Amino acid sequence: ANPLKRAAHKVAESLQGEGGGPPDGIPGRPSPESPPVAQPTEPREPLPPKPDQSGPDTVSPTGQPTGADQARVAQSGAYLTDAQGTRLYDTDHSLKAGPRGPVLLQDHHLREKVMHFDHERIPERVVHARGAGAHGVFQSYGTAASVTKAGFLAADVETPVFTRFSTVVGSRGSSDTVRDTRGFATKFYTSEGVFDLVGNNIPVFFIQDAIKFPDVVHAAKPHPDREIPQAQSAHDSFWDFVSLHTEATHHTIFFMGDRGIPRSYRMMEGFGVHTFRLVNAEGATTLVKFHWKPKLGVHSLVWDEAQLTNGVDPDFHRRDLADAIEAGAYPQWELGIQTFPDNPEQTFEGIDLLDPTNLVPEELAPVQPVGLLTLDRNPSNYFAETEQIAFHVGHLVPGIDVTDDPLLAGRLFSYLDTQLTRLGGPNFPQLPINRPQAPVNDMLRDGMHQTAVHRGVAPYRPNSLDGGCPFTAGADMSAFVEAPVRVPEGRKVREAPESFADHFSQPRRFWLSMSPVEREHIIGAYTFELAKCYEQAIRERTLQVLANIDPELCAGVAEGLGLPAPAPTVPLADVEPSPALSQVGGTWPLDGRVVGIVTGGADLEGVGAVREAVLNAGMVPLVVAPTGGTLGSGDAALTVQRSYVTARSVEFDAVLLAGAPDMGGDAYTPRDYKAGPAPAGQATIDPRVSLLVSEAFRHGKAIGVWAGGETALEASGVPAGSAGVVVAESGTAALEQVTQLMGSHRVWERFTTPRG
Ligand code: HDD
Repeated sequence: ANPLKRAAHKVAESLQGEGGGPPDGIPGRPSPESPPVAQPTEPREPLPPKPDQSGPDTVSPTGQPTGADQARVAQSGAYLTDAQGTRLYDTDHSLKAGPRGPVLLQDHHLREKVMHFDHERIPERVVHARGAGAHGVFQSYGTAASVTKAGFLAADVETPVFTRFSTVVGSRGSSDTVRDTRGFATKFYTSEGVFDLVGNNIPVFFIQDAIKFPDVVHAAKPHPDREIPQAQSAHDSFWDFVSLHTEATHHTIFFMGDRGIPRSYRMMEGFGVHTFRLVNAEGATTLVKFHWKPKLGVHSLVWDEAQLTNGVDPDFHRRDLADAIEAGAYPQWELGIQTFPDNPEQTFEGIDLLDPTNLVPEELAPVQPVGLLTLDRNPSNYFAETEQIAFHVGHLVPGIDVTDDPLLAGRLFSYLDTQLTRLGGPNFPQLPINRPQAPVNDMLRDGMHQTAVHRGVAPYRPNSLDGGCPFTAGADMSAFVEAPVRVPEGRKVREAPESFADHFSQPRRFWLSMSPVEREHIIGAYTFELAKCYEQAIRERTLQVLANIDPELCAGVAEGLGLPAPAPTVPLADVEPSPALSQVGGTWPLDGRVVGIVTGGADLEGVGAVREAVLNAGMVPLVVAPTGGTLGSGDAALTVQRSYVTARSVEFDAVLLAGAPDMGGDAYTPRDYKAGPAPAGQATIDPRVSLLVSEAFRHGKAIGVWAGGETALEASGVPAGSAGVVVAESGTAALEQVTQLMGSHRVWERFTTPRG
């Protein structure tokens, strides 16, 4: 049997159990069968971790397995202790002079408990503060072995990994579905040391030189006076900066495009952005760019949906990743490389490879797959793992080296600095999630939070007291040796090379590579963002930037803003489109997609059958009904996962509707939704259902109805015969057609526009 199907069944069962899955959101309404949950009076085993969860494999700071040692200090056992291991008899009351008397200064337990609580927070990341991560494994194909000696890229090597995805601008508590770039950082615990690939879901960057990083981040972050807006680029200081600093144009058009609002972390590409240098066993070098290609394809939300999701489920991406892993729908990406000869100019087909605002079209340099990443374990503790993981572009292994990209050079300094502040000292590599799984034998000593008990008396070289240990290894013994590349001669200057001056031809290529619907989205995004700015001059300056990319783009945005479209001030670049940059087209697997099955009580048998069929297709069915609890009885009883109160269209990739759930009459009066009676002659469908259906329609989602559901379509304003709307004899027949439609992610025909 298909393991994915088995896993999907498993998660569906967990969604049914009390407290086992997403709640149905109706407080105080326990299911009739569930026994009351009492507080235990005797110690008993805590709930075991979920099967998909486990902590990082524990190795000591010097790389040795910790085993029993770890168990001794882990949080375990039935009885509460203080931090020193002394058992406590009460932790609910302060020590007082009589029950109504003053609290005594000698209450050392109160002091310890509150002191520790007061220090629970650490500084959030200055950028990429909000993230979600998972453990996994990287399986190398061995196809990169001719260009790199990196051990983890040799044939048939499996390497444990942890990947953290993030937004860039928002703070730790902000929302997942904002328009932003996404981080895609992977730590490979290789046998030759840790390798970090710290990339984004956009292949280019805002700036060409790291010295500008504080500028771009200050401009994008909330305004310093009122600290608004949160997690948004739609404000004056961001557009002020990017319209003046035109090297940001390429990155900006990318995230004004659909990649700025991914459907899921599982459906994003990742890019190393910079050009790296690989070194093989013979010492020959090759320049490369790293790519992550998701098996599920690259897919996005639509803007209206993303905005709704901000409120309905700010944890949308985090939840999606964890639920998919729990369901066994393990997300996978292929790691690929584009390779370029390591020529003295560091260019390929006229493209400067040291300029991180450039990409190399895949049509010119195909992405060659070198291995497969599978994320298959959720973290067991968010803080210990996802929050404390510390990435650094300088975590390199033999066979992978840096180039002279000035952005990369600055990053090599920045990442260690930030960990010092964030994690409180130089020993952060000893935190379990950061520990290498290769033996560590360094001469770094002491410092805050040192947990290693080092042996020996001579942490210096040369020495004789420790027998001369540790010795240095040579390149033939897996030592990291910098590639001895020739350094160009020159004078010290604070200047960029001339080749960095073209800021418009690559953005133009991006624009020309987009399908009509993607172009409309880009025009809509620029229009929205600029309309949110207060300063007219900023809008006008940005229109000038857009005119230099493409007149149609500029005219579209200008029209929305009610401003004249300026003429270009540079000749429009004569570039070929790169079809690989477009997300529209193709058919994609549906693993872990969510199907809402809405019923007001009609055809419960059909609902049960369609639920089963969704599971068998490796997707997640969520049954939506007027209230929580169960539908039907006996063997055919169905658990309701979402009531009309908690269900919202944005959670579903497709909606199936059994019948036309009416207002419910006396049976159920919506408490939070005062809809007046339907206008004469119109169906009296529950307004929350018609909202759900109309939103799903507006967002280009496939919709299937049976058992008289046409009435609901009509009442939801969905024109009869619309593209991607299926009316079928039975639920399973509707699902069959809906599944076909879902393969292309959305019903793109619905987005036709005046320009499209
Ligand atoms: Fe950065 C975090 C990606 C340029 C300075 N960056 C950070 C993370 C990602 C990236 C994915 C989050 C890692 C995690 O999940 O913990 N950054 C990039 C990419 C860049 C880039 C793809 C350009 C190609 N970054 C960049 C520059 C600088 C920084 C030029 C500074 C000069 N980045 C940082 C940082 C962060 C960071 C301040 C914040 C938290 C952290 O490092 O650990 O040091």
